[in-house]
Amino acid sequence: MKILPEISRTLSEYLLIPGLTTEDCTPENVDLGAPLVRHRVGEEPGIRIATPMVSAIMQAVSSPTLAVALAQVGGVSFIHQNQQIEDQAADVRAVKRHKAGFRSGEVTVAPTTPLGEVSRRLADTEQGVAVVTQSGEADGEFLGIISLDDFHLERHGAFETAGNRMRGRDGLVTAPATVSLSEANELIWQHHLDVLPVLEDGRLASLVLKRDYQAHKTYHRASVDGEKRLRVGAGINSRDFKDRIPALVEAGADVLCLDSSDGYSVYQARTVEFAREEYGDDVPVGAGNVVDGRAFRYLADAGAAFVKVGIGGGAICTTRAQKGIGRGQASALLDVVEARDAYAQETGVYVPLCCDGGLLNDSHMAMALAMGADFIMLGRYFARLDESPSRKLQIGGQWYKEYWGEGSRRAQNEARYGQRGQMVFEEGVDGYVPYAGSLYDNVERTRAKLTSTMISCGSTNLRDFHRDAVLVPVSAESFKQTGAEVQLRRPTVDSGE
Ligand code: RVP
Repeated sequence: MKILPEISRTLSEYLLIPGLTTEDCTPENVDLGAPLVRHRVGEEPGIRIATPMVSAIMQAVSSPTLAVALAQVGGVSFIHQNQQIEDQAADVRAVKRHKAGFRSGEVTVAPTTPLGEVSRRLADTEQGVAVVTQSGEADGEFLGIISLDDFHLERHGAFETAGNRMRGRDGLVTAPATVSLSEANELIWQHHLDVLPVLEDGRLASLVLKRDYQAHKTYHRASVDGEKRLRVGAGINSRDFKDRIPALVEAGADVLCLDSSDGYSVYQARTVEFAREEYGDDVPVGAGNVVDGRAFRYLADAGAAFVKVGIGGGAICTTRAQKGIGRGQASALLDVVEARDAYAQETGVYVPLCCDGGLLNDSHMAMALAMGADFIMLGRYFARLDESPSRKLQIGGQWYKEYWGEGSRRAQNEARYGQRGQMVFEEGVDGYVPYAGSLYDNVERTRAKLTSTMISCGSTNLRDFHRDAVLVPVSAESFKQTGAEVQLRRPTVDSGE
């Protein structure tokens, strides 16, 4: 037995001391870009993300819809692995079908669908255009499109069918799947179109909308591959990896990540080695989670593309109470950062670190990045948003979204927790988080805060921030002071009765 001399500390036990802010430190000059995968020191990584945020490998978080929204603003999602291999591969394919500026996964109806239902489905999804296919399924034969401009329920009646009001394919300007975004926009402006269907083998591949023209400019940071398709990651486990990895690679996943609460194991090393033997550097596999330098070194030596840090800090996590394993996120991160930097010096290979779990507010993210994390993995943060797959519901006048841990009975993710067949005990809870709006608005706000912190510290990129940040542990007393809240009380009004 050995007891480490240093106490286990969390991210909220530190503050940053401002550095000199120069004229260069403007919001436009601040680059939050981060390497996602291992690379030689001084060289460019195979994948870099413009926003250092990735979404957690969780059922309640990383759906294709969220993955698209996050890739559009420069991050990456990891589609969860607690599902059948074919279903996970289908989720990956759904994201990869999105080329920046091209929409897919739109509302699809059959020619027999009543206008009342078309109208309701468009309103529910806040869309303006539905696609009409022979079968009514997204992969059915393309027949035409129908938008809110093509019918009026009072004039045409709710029981009239979509087929009678749609704009049929023969009268539409369409484009082949090889069309580039600038060619598509050219066609839109030339033919005064509001929508351009892109077809492949008689089926709809995607839509380009005129009203997205501005969005193409808005999503200038999007994470895209060489073919301008949005990037997406996928979780894997160390059990069925020989089947799951090839299926995910075939579906087009850009990066994979082992999903485990404790990643310091021969099983993880074997999984990473398998991917390296089969695909070399083409299929990067992140590993973890770890909380000390020894475990980092072990996984880096095995060839991990990045290493995830954090055990027991997640908002829905009860691992520390159930098993007694874990470490405060700050102590874990600082230990692993030291090992990462030593590894880079010794081998010339930089293995990025992902800080995962327990980041309760944006200042925790700033702290993790200052301490040396390259990017941040978030569960609760994304679960609160419109794009997460969980239900939104009202409780006592407040809107919430469901959020449950992968170690909860609801998730039944026994592969992640090393339990076999059936979960004997839980390591996570099933609850609700306050609803917080759209991913775009939230990520832009977080980016603005991180940028502002870096400006205060005199850094314009994350590498400089890692090198120059000055942190100070806070005493319990000053910690209390920081957390002091001003209570807004209405003065009591005497009714005079
Ligand atoms: P948070 O962002 O604090 O919600 O934490 C998310 C992280 O918590 C995940 O990326 C994962 O590492 C961990 N997790 C997921 N499920 C559970 C659990 O049920 N204990 N923990």
